Amino acid sequence: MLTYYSDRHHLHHGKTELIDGLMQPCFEMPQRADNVLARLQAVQLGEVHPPQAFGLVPVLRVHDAGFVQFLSSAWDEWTATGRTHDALPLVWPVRGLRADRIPHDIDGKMGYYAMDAGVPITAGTWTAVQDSADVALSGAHLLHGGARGAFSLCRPPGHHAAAAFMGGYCYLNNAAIAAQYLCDQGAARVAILDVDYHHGNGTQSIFYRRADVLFASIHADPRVEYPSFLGYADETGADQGEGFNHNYPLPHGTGWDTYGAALADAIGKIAAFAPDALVVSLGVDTFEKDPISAFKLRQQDYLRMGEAIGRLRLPSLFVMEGGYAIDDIGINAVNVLSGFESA
Ligand code: SS9
Ligand code: ZN
Repeated sequence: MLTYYSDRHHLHHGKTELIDGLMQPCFEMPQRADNVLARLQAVQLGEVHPPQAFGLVPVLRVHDAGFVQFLSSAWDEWTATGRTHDALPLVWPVRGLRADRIPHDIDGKMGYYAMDAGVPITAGTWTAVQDSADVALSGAHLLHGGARGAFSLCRPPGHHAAAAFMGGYCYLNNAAIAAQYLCDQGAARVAILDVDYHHGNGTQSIFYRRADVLFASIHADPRVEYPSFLGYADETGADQGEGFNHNYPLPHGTGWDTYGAALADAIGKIAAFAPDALVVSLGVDTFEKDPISAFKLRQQDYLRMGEAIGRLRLPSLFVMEGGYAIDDIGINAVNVLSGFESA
């Protein structure tokens, strides 16, 4: 399987995020992608190519133009105020405050365009974010050309980013941009399977009213886990999209028995949808040793996950999302890809 990867992800290296009531070193760090790349090369999964540059047109098919403009200029606007450290948001337009007024100052804009304080903007963030989207688009382009599978080793991740906000380490929604690109290239239907530990709130919201993109997500129950405010089982789609959104919220402590059953059900829904292509939001923070998560998947379970996905016999694009157990992220992510290839 061919992998797309840009080493410019190193340009995005936030220092701290707000977690557990403290400013702590970011769990989302460059070493994550470096370790996945090292594992790919160790097992000789296939060639690794740099992405092609697609520009902003395919990004703007998914994201709000004002939001993209904000991302592109946020660091300059932040440093123009005299600050030289990472930018983070501080105030959000929750219920009762106005969401129809975009503040002019960068602190107001950061809150307007963010869902949480886990999205530091640094000097190189915008470059890394654009490359991450290009990595996803390059994989989608390969699928369009007839490949059975491709791996987009995206960093930063994307599935928490919605049309007009960032959050949860995510800035642009790489998987959504790839899925929309496949639609724009002529796919009648595209399915997205999100196996990250956290609900893919951004991806769900982008396609919630559409019947041509099915979204299925297996994740920790939002009643007790981030992102807390989306990902419930009763979110089934709206308008024309009714019936094309499937959430599988699972309890803390979930191991392969429960996870595998949910995966089989989601895969059945995808098979019935008969898409032209599948995009997998591949987070491996479901791992038993993940430092911010509470599922119990083991290394070998990721082989089974890949096999189950492979048995769908669909052209499949794997887009890297979360996974914070640095020592095992490479083994776990590449196990999914190996399982897929062996199916
Ligand atoms: C967990 C705090 C989670 C954000 C996590 C984003 C994961 C992206 N106690 N903070 S895959
Ligand atoms: Zn996650």
